[in-house]
Amino acid sequence: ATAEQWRGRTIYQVLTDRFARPDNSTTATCNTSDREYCGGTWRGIINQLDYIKDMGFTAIWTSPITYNFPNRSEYGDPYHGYWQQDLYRLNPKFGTPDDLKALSQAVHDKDMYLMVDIAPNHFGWPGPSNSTDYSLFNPFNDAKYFHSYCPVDDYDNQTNVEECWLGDEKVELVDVNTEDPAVVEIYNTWIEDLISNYSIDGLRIDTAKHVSKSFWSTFQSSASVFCLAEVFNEDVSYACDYQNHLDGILDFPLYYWIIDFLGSTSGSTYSLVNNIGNLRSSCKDVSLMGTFVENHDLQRLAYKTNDMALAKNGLAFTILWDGIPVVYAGQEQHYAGGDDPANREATWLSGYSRESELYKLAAAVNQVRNYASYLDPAYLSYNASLIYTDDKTIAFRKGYDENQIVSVITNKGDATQDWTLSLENTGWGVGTAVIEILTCETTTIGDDGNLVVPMSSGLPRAYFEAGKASNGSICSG
Ligand code: ABC
Repeated sequence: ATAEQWRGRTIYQVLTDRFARPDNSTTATCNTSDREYCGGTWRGIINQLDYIKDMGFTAIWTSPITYNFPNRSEYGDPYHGYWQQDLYRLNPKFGTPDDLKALSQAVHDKDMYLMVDIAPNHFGWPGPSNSTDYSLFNPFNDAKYFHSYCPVDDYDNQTNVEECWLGDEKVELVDVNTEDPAVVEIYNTWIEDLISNYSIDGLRIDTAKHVSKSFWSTFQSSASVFCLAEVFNEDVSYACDYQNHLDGILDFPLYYWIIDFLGSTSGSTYSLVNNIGNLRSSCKDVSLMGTFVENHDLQRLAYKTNDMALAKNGLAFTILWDGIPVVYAGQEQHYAGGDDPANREATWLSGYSRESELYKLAAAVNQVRNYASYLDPAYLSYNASLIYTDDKTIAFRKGYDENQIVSVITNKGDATQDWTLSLENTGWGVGTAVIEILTCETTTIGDDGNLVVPMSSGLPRAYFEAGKASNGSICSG
């Protein structure tokens, strides 16, 4: 699928090993600190697709699918899939080629898209650099296909970042020489074949900033599906430049501003409010950026704060703000893991509860986003306009007249007192009936043209025109 087709999607990120087992177990132990395979597979995902779909997500992103080294390293097993050894085999821990095809088919049968993670930057080696046995790598079975060893240790030096090796002596990420034309050709053919063999709709590009931009330009055209790149950097101009080479990038700058705001009840809206203009003018298309507050490399939001109201605001913001929302499995269950590997909890241990407050919130908010963008696809490229800001609260409007969603996000937390906000510039005229989709309460725009928002327990709010909401079965229970 193209970037255009992905714009309206919302993505649920799973680590294949940690999301669902083929035996549908909800009790199988998975101690994250053991860094072992816990038994999740592609067949397991198939069995739980309704859990994802019923939460309103229209795409999944899975772990890398290629064969990883079979050994146990000092950092444990490659259960996350980022330590590949063979491009042309699949990771048998996740299933067979037929299983992956079945996943793709099952996803498509539910009108969802399949995004897989790929990591062309490196091959994995469970030991120090000087012990690397290149003959085990396929197809790059010789040192000549790789950069010679030097550690990535100077992030201010882009040559060091691109040509040296990530990892360390416990697990080296042996850095492929992606400037070599032979390598480029192999990768471009590989990705074309992979996409057609498994009917893949999109790619999450690992370690994008560790590979040259010129490599990505040709790779993007060979792939010919939407590519969403990981550029792990807070700097706007640094990150945005990658969008001149790949369709989309995960919005790390925004991530840091959201955490400044919603990471604690003493946070501030300042970074978001003051930097958003720069992001919009620097990046090619913010509607193709991945908006997230959690992933498998970062401390979960609930690790930073156990305030449920902040978790709700973080999740609502992710889905209601600009960009393609990306929610990491477990976020909807208020999982609270800290740094890798603690943030890679097995989703099955939640019992896939659909009664959790965050599951229900994600479902409600995804529903209104999906509906607004169905009624008017231009909703997606309408940059949210801040209609109210103070240090702890923002309100924004997204979408053109009669199809806008007006949201309020705050970091006051669940212990805060009730208060009332009166919002101008919602775009709704006097007398318009609007519904708040999380409480399902209807209200009418007052004679002064304002939307009066009762704020309670630090919860987020999201309004949509009431008549349209009922046409879309929003708040229909
Ligand atoms: C293993 C162990 C860990 C152990 C680690 C040393 O080694 O499992 O417990 O702590 C995979 C596995 C990991 C594994 C690694 C290394 O491989 O998942 O478990 O860690 O073997 C991607 C993936 C990630 C994956 C890889 C490698 C890459 O999402 O899951 O890891 O395929 C860098 C890379 C980025 C990478 C990330 C983990 O590391 O650029 O691609 N993610 C700075 C740097 C960033 C750097 C980041 C984290 O630190 O600039 O480049 O990301 O190390 C902001 C700045 C940022 C700055 C942050 C900290 O502050 O703007 O630039 O980021 O203000």
